[in-house]
Amino acid sequence: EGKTLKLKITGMTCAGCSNHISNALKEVDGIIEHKVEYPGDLATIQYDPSKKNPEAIKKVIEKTGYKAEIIK
Ligand code: 9UX
Repeated sequence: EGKTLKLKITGMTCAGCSNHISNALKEVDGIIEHKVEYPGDLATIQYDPSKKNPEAIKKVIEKTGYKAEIIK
């Protein structure tokens, strides 16, 4: 059920920041499950590849104001 995507996040400075990202990811069709870790600076996302690709997911995160780099 879905594929896993991991991104390294840059710019989070408190736990509220991970919530900003999490709230954005919640609204995205095609994201099945997600976890944003602060501290740790890691986002782990389970997604449906027929609905979203990794670049689109990265853009969702960057729209919230943080930098995201696909690591896996
Ligand atoms: Mo914490 Mo993040 O006060 O934008 S929520 S810095």
